[in-house]
Order: sequence, then structure tokens, then C-alpha cells
Amino acid sequence: GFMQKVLSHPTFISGQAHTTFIDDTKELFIPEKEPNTSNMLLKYIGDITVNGYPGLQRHKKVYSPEAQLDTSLITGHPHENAKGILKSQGAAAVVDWVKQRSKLLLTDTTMRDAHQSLFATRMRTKDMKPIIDVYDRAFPDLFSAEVWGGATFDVAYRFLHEDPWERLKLMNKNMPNTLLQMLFRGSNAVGYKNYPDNVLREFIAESAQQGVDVFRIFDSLNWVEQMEKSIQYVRDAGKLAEGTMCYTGDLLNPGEHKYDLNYFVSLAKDLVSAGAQIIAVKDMAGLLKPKAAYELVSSLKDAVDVPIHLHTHDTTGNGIATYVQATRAGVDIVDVASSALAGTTSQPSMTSLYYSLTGDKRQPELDIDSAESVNRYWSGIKPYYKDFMKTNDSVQTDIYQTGMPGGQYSNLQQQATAVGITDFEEVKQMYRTVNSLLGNIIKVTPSSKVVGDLALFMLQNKLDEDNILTRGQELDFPQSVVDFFAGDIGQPVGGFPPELQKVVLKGKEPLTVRPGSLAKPVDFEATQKKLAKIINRQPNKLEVLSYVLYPEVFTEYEATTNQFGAVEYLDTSTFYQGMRSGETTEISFGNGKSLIIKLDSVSKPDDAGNRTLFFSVNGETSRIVINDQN
Ligand code: 3PY
Ligand code: ZN
Repeated sequence: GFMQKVLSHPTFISGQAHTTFIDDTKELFIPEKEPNTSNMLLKYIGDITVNGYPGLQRHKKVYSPEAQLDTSLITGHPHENAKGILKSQGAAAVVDWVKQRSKLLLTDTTMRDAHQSLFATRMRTKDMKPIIDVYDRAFPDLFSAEVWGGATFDVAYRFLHEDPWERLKLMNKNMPNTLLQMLFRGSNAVGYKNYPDNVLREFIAESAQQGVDVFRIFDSLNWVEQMEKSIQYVRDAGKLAEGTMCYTGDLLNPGEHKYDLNYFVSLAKDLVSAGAQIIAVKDMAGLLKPKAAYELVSSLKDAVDVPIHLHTHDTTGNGIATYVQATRAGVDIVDVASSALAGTTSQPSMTSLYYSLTGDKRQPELDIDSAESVNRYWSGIKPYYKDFMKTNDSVQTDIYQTGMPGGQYSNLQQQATAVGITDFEEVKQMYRTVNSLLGNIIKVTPSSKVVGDLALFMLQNKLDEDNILTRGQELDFPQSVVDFFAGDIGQPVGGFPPELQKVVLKGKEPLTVRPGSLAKPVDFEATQKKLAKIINRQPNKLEVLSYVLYPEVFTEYEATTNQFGAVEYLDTSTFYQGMRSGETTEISFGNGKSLIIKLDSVSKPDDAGNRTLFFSVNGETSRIVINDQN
């Protein structure tokens, strides 16, 4: 694929490419050298046209999302809302405002968790852009829109070849009247490992500066110590900190002795003591049954004096029932998605919830015509991402038994196939076995990966509960499993199973303290200098942060943009599918400049396998040679 080629590209190695300098103030960077830009984009289009986008089938749809954008029905007008109060009176006033509301509040997750859960986080900023400024008008009564964090950060760089910070800036600019929310993985920030405290502090301060108002902070083992610092940094930035409890197990089961009501109530109190201004219940797998939601929310409302924000996934088909019961119990805010991107592994549908609460005095404020208008736009976008929708698109009630998070289901399926395991039922069975071997842990990024990796490892090595302690002595366990037992992602509820820990660690001493308490702070100045040498230009602060979190991902992104230019301006169909002979696409850069590109023809490959693509660019002929790697 082209990613490998990029890094060995002579322009990148010699460090002479700097057509993609990005600074802090530009909304989306405007290509500086127009002729060169079009050539770079033609190379990208050519490569995708000839070789395809890695991992995607080849077929093409005509791109016309704007056709679906009919905003004439959107009549809402800005009035006093959560964002206005944050701006004028600060975070504490928002909390009070939420507490005084009698109606249910909503958070729209369409631009974060919904596409993360439905199509592997592949939605491009280009497709959000036309609707962003409609949001304020369409949904003036939203509590917030979750638009950033989770997997969106690295996927933007890795697969979309765009800068996640630019997306955030655009949201901040075009959605000034809606609280912007992000998902923050406690001491893992938007990554998969622990970062030193000063990295968390800088990342939070910059995210706040660029527009994030609400930070949902969770830890994959529900370990409060891992969330404490981040909660404090958010408060220091004057923004809203949601302390999060990941929900697992089954409250209603009399045999549930670990994750019972007492556990969650005392966790909520600890989070409030740690500074959480809102408690989020994060039901990442969709395990919270309606009656359990009623009991949990009722108990939390009695125990703590902060708003309760409930998040679920509709994987089991019971999401709306759960929300209705939570609403009866007094939940303050729930997470929903536009119905085109709702349901199954995503959040429950916003409009379904609205209608299900007809006649209820807590029915949320929502202009249904505006909501349907916005939804028509998302319906128009969805087909361009069908290729990424590998998840089982039916309701799955076996989640109640595996406890597997929605986002992991399709991923693990692919991982299993890759190592030659085709019977996914077997994997699911082993996932349950591993969960109990590990002592029934919370399963969410990154702890869910530990369970998945170990399940596949056990199947591959014919291990089971009975022989793992003996046969395991001779085996090297997957890295994620070693890290888990070494305490690198934190301490699980109830501690580690000691015998298995010894077998996996093979003499290595595990941590018993918060990994961040031992980590050396990052020297940002030195890192900036180092990065400047690598990319041959001065990086800005945001780029330094991205590099600290994801060194290879960031430098690869830099290399890709140096080779291909501003691919974020391509329409989504061309971005993922290239062009077909005779097709025309228009790329407008938002500064009044645009390119009209027509692919006239593609030659047969020559002896070296090279094909020549003949384009007309604004009427002038241009030729690009691409090596056909099929
Ligand atoms: C993430 O960490 O990206 C999640 O969505 C976890 O549920
Ligand atoms: Zn989620």
C-alpha cells in the first residue's frame, strides 16, 4: 500500500517537502503551491484508482451529500442553553442549570461514538462540515454534542490523512452555541497506553483551548486514581469533568457480587470526591437492562448531588427501554444518535427516544422536523461508508453473556480470521472463559483488548482453564496480557489472580501503584526540537502533542500529506474509491479556488507494470504514472 511507499519517498527523506505547513490559526490548511497541489492530489487519486484503498472492495458511488441537505425545515433559534451558561457563568453554573431542568437532556454522539461503532471511525471531516453549523440551529436544546476523542484522534491521522485538531477547530468555530464533548481515556488520553501526568495536563489544556467543553474521563478498570489527575486538569481549565463509571456485569443478578449496587454507589462517591462535576455511566457494551437502569440511577440520584449522564449502546435492542426507565428514575442526560447512524452497536436513536417519551412530562425539548432534516443528511452520507460496516448489523443479545463492547465485536472477528480462527462462537466462548480467568474485569479500551488477545492466544495454543497454569509456564503471552498483569494499565477491581499473574510475568515484578506516578515527565521543548528535525519545519504545539502520543502515526501522516497534499478536500467517494475514466470531480478549497478534475483515460500497464493516467485539470492535460500493484 501507499503508506509504506510514502516513508521511503525521496522527497520525504530529503526533507524538501514543505507544501503542507499548517499553523494554528487556519481553519483547514489552504494549499500554498497550487500547481504542485493538483499534481499531488492527482497522485493520490491515481494511486487509489489503480491500486485501491487498502482493504476496500472496488466499487463506486456518485457523491452528492449536499443534495440531502435541506435545511428549510430547520427553524430553531439560539436561546439560553448549556453553552451560553458556560460562556457567561462558568462550569459550576452549567451543573446547577442541568440539575434544575425537569426535562430530559440529550447528547448527540453522531459525529463520534456512532460512526466509531458503526463504521470503524472512518467518517471524514469533509462530510461533517456541511452539517456542523446547522447543529446549533437544529438542536439548541442539546446538552452537548460528542464530537471528539476516543478513536477519532488516531484514526483521523492514520486512515483519513487529516489533522484531528483541525476538525475540532472547525467544530468550535461553526458550532459556537453547543457544548462540545470528548471521550478521554483517563491516563491513556486518546491513546492505548499510559502517559505521564504532564502530557495529560497539556493535552487537556490544549483540547480545552481548541474547543472541548465537556471531558468524559474513564478508566478501563474503573480505577479512580487513574482518572483523578485528568479530572483536576479539566477543572483547572474551567471546563466540565464527567467522572465515568464503566458498567459491566448484571445488577439484577443475585449472584452478582462484584459489580453490584454498592460498588457503583461507592464508586460514584469516590468520583465526586475526586472532583467530578457530573457522573457518567458508560454502558459501552449495552449490558444495562431497563430495570437495572432504574435501580442504578435511583440509587445514584440518592447518593450524590451531581447530574447523572447515561451512555449506552443499542446492541441488544433494549437501549430505548433502558433510557425510558432511567428517565423515570431521574437521569439528567442520555446519549443518542441521529437515527440513520443509530441502533445496533451505536447509540439509540434520538427521535425514537423522543417519540417513546410522548406523553411523559420529561420528554426532551426537540424540534422533530429539524431532527428529521439533519437525519436525512446523515442518511445521504451513510452509503459512502458501507464498506466499513463490517459489524453484524442485527440485534445481538448474546452480548449479555460475553460482555463484549460494541466496538470490539467486529474488530475481534477480523483479528480471529487473520489468525485462522473462523468459528466466532468459539471465540466468544473463550472470551467469557478468559474474563473469568482474569477475575471478571471491566472490559473497555484498552482492557477489552487484553481479554480478546488472550482468548485468541488460548485458542491458538489449545489452552484452557485447566492447563493454562502448567502449559502457560513455557509460553510467551501476548504483550497486552503481559502489560495488564504487570500493572501497566492499572489495578483491576479486586486485584489480579495471583497464580496466573506469576505464570504470565515469569519473574517480572508487577506495579502496584499508578503507572503515571512513576513516569518521567515529557520535555516538550526537547521534543519540539527533535520533531522539527524529523519533519524539517517548526511544528506547532498541537503537533508536538500529537507526536508525543503517536510518534509513528504522526510522522506517517506528515509523510502522506507531503506526498499527496490536501486529500481532505477530495469528496469521500474519490477519497476511498478513486475515479473511473470519463468521471469529473470538483475540489474546492474553500478560499474561492477550486480544481475541476476529469479522468480522461487510463493506459494498460507497461512491462514494468506502470499505468499512465490522463487527467484534465481545469481544462489542461496532466499525466500521472502509477505502478499497478495488483
Ligand atoms: C473508546 O475508548 O474509544 C471508546 O469508545 C470506549 O468505549
Ligand atoms: Zn460508547
